[in-house]
Amino acid sequence: MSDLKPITLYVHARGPNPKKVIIFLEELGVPYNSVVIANSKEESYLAINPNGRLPAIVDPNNDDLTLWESGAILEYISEKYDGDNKFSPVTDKEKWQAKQYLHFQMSGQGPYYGQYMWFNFFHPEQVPSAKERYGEQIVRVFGVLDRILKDKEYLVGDRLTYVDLAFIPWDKLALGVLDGELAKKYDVENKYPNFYAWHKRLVERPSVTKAFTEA
Ligand SMILES: N[C@@H](CCC(=O)N[C@@H](CS)C(=O)NCC(=O)O)C(=O)O
Repeated sequence: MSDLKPITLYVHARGPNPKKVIIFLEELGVPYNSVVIANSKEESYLAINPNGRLPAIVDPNNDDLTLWESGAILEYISEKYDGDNKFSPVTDKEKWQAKQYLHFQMSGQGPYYGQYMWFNFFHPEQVPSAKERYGEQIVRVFGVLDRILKDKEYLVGDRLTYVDLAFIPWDKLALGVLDGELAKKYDVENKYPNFYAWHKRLVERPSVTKAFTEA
Protein backbone atom coordinates (compact mmCIF):
# COMPACT_ATOMS: atom_id res chain seq x y z
CA MET A 1 0.00 0.00 0.00
CA SER A 2 3.09 2.24 0.26
CA ASP A 3 2.72 3.65 -3.27
CA LEU A 4 -0.82 4.85 -2.60
CA LYS A 5 -1.68 8.48 -2.09
CA PRO A 6 -3.80 9.07 1.01
CA ILE A 7 -7.54 9.06 0.48
CA THR A 8 -9.26 12.17 1.81
CA LEU A 9 -11.95 11.12 4.25
CA TYR A 10 -14.49 13.70 5.39
CA VAL A 11 -15.76 12.96 8.88
CA HIS A 12 -18.09 14.27 11.54
CA ALA A 13 -16.65 15.04 14.98
CA ARG A 14 -18.81 12.42 16.75
CA GLY A 15 -20.98 10.67 14.19
CA PRO A 16 -20.77 6.89 13.81
CA ASN A 17 -21.10 6.58 10.03
CA PRO A 18 -17.62 7.92 9.20
CA LYS A 19 -16.17 5.57 11.81
CA LYS A 20 -17.23 2.56 9.73
CA VAL A 21 -14.93 3.77 6.99
CA ILE A 22 -12.08 4.60 9.37
CA ILE A 23 -12.24 1.10 10.87
CA PHE A 24 -12.05 -0.58 7.45
CA LEU A 25 -9.21 1.64 6.19
CA GLU A 26 -7.29 1.02 9.41
CA GLU A 27 -7.78 -2.74 9.12
CA LEU A 28 -6.43 -2.71 5.57
CA GLY A 29 -3.65 -0.21 6.24
CA VAL A 30 -4.85 2.06 3.42
CA PRO A 31 -3.50 5.59 3.94
CA TYR A 32 -6.04 8.37 4.51
CA ASN A 33 -6.31 11.89 5.84
CA SER A 34 -9.35 12.78 7.93
CA VAL A 35 -10.93 16.17 7.45
CA VAL A 36 -13.46 17.11 10.14
CA ILE A 37 -16.42 19.01 8.70
CA ALA A 38 -17.99 21.37 11.22
CA ASN A 39 -20.87 22.47 8.99
CA SER A 40 -21.92 19.83 6.51
CA LYS A 41 -24.46 22.17 4.89
CA GLU A 42 -21.87 24.68 3.70
CA GLU A 43 -21.56 25.11 -0.06
CA SER A 44 -17.94 23.94 -0.07
CA TYR A 45 -18.96 20.59 1.45
CA LEU A 46 -22.22 20.28 -0.53
CA ALA A 47 -20.02 20.36 -3.64
CA ILE A 48 -18.53 17.08 -2.37
CA ASN A 49 -21.70 15.56 -0.94
CA PRO A 50 -24.93 17.24 -2.04
CA ASN A 51 -26.71 15.28 0.71
CA GLY A 52 -24.74 17.27 3.30
CA ARG A 53 -23.86 14.26 5.43
CA LEU A 54 -20.70 12.48 6.49
CA PRO A 55 -18.70 10.49 5.47
CA ALA A 56 -17.48 11.19 1.96
CA ILE A 57 -14.18 10.32 0.32
CA VAL A 58 -12.07 11.69 -2.50
CA ASP A 59 -9.63 9.13 -3.88
CA PRO A 60 -6.57 10.61 -5.61
CA ASN A 61 -5.58 7.10 -6.72
CA ASN A 62 -8.68 6.89 -8.88
CA ASP A 63 -9.03 10.16 -10.78
CA ASP A 64 -10.24 11.94 -7.63
CA LEU A 65 -13.34 9.79 -7.46
CA THR A 66 -15.74 11.39 -4.99
CA LEU A 67 -18.04 9.03 -3.14
CA TRP A 68 -20.59 9.40 -0.34
CA GLU A 69 -22.92 7.07 1.56
CA SER A 70 -20.89 4.94 3.94
CA GLY A 71 -22.18 1.61 2.59
CA ALA A 72 -21.11 2.47 -0.95
CA ILE A 73 -17.74 3.65 0.34
CA LEU A 74 -17.19 0.34 2.17
CA GLU A 75 -18.00 -1.62 -0.99
CA TYR A 76 -15.64 0.57 -2.99
CA ILE A 77 -12.79 0.08 -0.50
CA SER A 78 -13.42 -3.65 -0.53
CA GLU A 79 -13.25 -3.89 -4.32
CA LYS A 80 -10.38 -1.46 -4.80
CA TYR A 81 -8.14 -2.07 -1.80
CA ASP A 82 -8.87 -5.56 -0.52
CA GLY A 83 -7.61 -7.57 -3.46
CA ASP A 84 -6.54 -10.39 -1.14
CA ASN A 85 -10.06 -10.57 0.32
CA LYS A 86 -8.70 -10.15 3.83
CA PHE A 87 -12.00 -8.68 4.98
CA SER A 88 -14.14 -9.24 1.90
CA PRO A 89 -16.40 -12.08 0.81
CA VAL A 90 -14.93 -14.53 -1.68
CA THR A 91 -17.60 -16.74 -3.19
CA ASP A 92 -20.60 -15.51 -5.15
CA LYS A 93 -22.89 -16.72 -2.39
CA GLU A 94 -20.92 -14.81 0.25
CA LYS A 95 -20.90 -11.66 -1.87
CA TRP A 96 -24.71 -11.61 -1.98
CA GLN A 97 -24.91 -12.35 1.72
CA ALA A 98 -22.54 -9.45 2.38
CA LYS A 99 -24.77 -7.17 0.32
CA GLN A 100 -27.81 -8.32 2.25
CA TYR A 101 -26.22 -7.56 5.61
CA LEU A 102 -24.79 -4.25 4.45
CA HIS A 103 -28.23 -3.16 3.20
CA PHE A 104 -29.67 -4.24 6.53
CA GLN A 105 -27.05 -2.21 8.37
CA MET A 106 -27.68 0.86 6.20
CA SER A 107 -31.47 0.76 6.22
CA GLY A 108 -32.39 -1.31 9.29
CA GLN A 109 -29.75 -0.40 11.85
CA GLY A 110 -28.29 3.09 11.29
CA PRO A 111 -31.52 5.05 10.68
CA TYR A 112 -33.37 3.57 13.67
CA TYR A 113 -30.44 4.08 16.01
CA GLY A 114 -30.01 7.58 14.61
CA GLN A 115 -33.64 8.44 15.42
CA TYR A 116 -33.15 7.12 18.94
CA MET A 117 -30.21 9.51 19.38
CA TRP A 118 -32.21 12.35 17.83
CA PHE A 119 -35.18 11.97 20.17
CA ASN A 120 -32.98 11.50 23.22
CA PHE A 121 -30.44 14.25 22.64
CA PHE A 122 -31.41 16.71 19.92
CA HIS A 123 -35.17 17.00 19.50
CA PRO A 124 -36.38 20.28 21.03
CA GLU A 125 -39.33 18.60 22.79
CA GLN A 126 -39.54 15.52 24.94
CA VAL A 127 -41.48 12.81 23.07
CA PRO A 128 -41.48 9.75 25.34
CA SER A 129 -43.33 7.56 22.83
CA ALA A 130 -40.66 8.25 20.16
CA LYS A 131 -37.86 7.46 22.61
CA GLU A 132 -39.61 4.22 23.53
CA ARG A 133 -40.32 3.31 19.90
CA TYR A 134 -36.73 3.73 18.72
CA GLY A 135 -35.28 2.11 21.85
CA GLU A 136 -37.46 -0.92 21.09
CA GLN A 137 -36.31 -0.91 17.48
CA ILE A 138 -32.66 -0.97 18.55
CA VAL A 139 -33.33 -3.95 20.76
CA ARG A 140 -35.27 -5.62 17.95
CA VAL A 141 -32.17 -5.29 15.75
CA PHE A 142 -30.05 -6.79 18.54
CA GLY A 143 -32.47 -9.72 18.47
CA VAL A 144 -32.20 -10.12 14.69
CA LEU A 145 -28.41 -10.15 14.90
CA ASP A 146 -28.52 -12.53 17.85
CA ARG A 147 -30.57 -15.00 15.80
CA ILE A 148 -28.26 -14.70 12.78
CA LEU A 149 -25.19 -15.24 14.95
CA LYS A 150 -26.41 -18.41 16.65
CA ASP A 151 -23.52 -20.90 16.38
CA LYS A 152 -21.57 -18.40 14.26
CA GLU A 153 -18.71 -16.04 15.05
CA TYR A 154 -19.26 -13.66 12.13
CA LEU A 155 -22.02 -12.75 9.67
CA VAL A 156 -20.64 -13.98 6.34
CA GLY A 157 -18.83 -17.28 5.80
CA ASP A 158 -18.02 -17.31 9.52
CA ARG A 159 -15.02 -15.13 8.83
CA LEU A 160 -14.61 -11.48 9.76
CA THR A 161 -15.60 -9.23 6.84
CA TYR A 162 -16.20 -5.52 6.41
CA VAL A 163 -19.89 -6.17 6.93
CA ASP A 164 -19.26 -7.07 10.58
CA LEU A 165 -17.16 -3.92 10.87
CA ALA A 166 -20.03 -1.83 9.49
CA PHE A 167 -22.25 -2.60 12.48
CA ILE A 168 -19.72 -1.64 15.15
CA PRO A 169 -20.08 2.14 15.52
CA TRP A 170 -23.88 2.29 15.90
CA ASP A 171 -23.97 -0.75 18.22
CA LYS A 172 -21.17 0.71 20.33
CA LEU A 173 -23.00 4.01 20.58
CA ALA A 174 -26.32 2.39 21.48
CA LEU A 175 -24.80 0.12 24.13
CA GLY A 176 -22.85 2.95 25.71
CA VAL A 177 -25.52 5.60 25.56
CA LEU A 178 -26.77 7.15 28.81
CA ASP A 179 -24.24 5.12 30.76
CA GLY A 180 -25.47 1.86 29.29
CA GLU A 181 -29.10 2.60 30.24
CA LEU A 182 -30.58 0.89 27.18
CA ALA A 183 -28.33 -2.15 27.60
CA LYS A 184 -29.36 -2.50 31.25
CA LYS A 185 -33.06 -1.84 30.68
CA TYR A 186 -33.30 -4.60 28.09
CA ASP A 187 -30.70 -6.89 29.74
CA VAL A 188 -28.87 -7.13 26.40
CA GLU A 189 -25.90 -9.16 27.64
CA ASN A 190 -28.11 -12.02 28.88
CA LYS A 191 -31.00 -11.86 26.43
CA TYR A 192 -28.89 -11.53 23.27
CA PRO A 193 -25.68 -13.42 24.14
CA ASN A 194 -24.65 -14.21 20.54
CA PHE A 195 -24.99 -10.57 19.57
CA TYR A 196 -23.25 -9.37 22.72
CA ALA A 197 -20.26 -11.74 22.35
CA TRP A 198 -19.86 -10.79 18.66
CA HIS A 199 -19.95 -7.09 19.47
CA LYS A 200 -17.43 -7.56 22.30
CA ARG A 201 -15.06 -9.41 19.96
CA LEU A 202 -15.35 -6.65 17.39
CA VAL A 203 -14.78 -3.67 19.69
CA GLU A 204 -11.57 -5.19 21.01
CA ARG A 205 -9.92 -4.56 17.64
CA PRO A 206 -7.28 -1.81 17.62
CA SER A 207 -8.93 -0.29 14.53
CA VAL A 208 -12.04 0.40 16.61
CA THR A 209 -10.04 2.01 19.40
CA LYS A 210 -8.37 4.19 16.80
CA ALA A 211 -11.68 5.20 15.21
CA PHE A 212 -13.13 6.19 18.57
CA THR A 213 -10.09 8.01 19.91
CA GLU A 214 -7.71 9.53 17.42
CA ALA A 215 -9.45 9.69 14.06
N1 LIG B 1 -26.72 7.16 5.04
C1 LIG B 1 -25.64 8.06 5.34
C2 LIG B 1 -25.91 8.76 6.66
C3 LIG B 1 -24.87 9.80 6.96
C4 LIG B 1 -25.15 10.59 8.23
O1 LIG B 1 -26.30 10.75 8.67
N2 LIG B 1 -24.06 11.09 8.83
C5 LIG B 1 -24.14 11.90 10.02
C6 LIG B 1 -22.93 11.61 10.90
S1 LIG B 1 -22.98 9.95 11.52
C7 LIG B 1 -24.08 13.37 9.66
O2 LIG B 1 -23.56 13.71 8.63
N3 LIG B 1 -24.55 14.24 10.55
C8 LIG B 1 -24.39 15.65 10.39
C9 LIG B 1 -25.55 16.31 9.70
O3 LIG B 1 -26.59 15.69 9.53
O4 LIG B 1 -25.39 17.48 9.36
C10 LIG B 1 -24.32 7.26 5.39
O5 LIG B 1 -24.35 6.15 5.91
O6 LIG B 1 -23.30 7.75 4.92
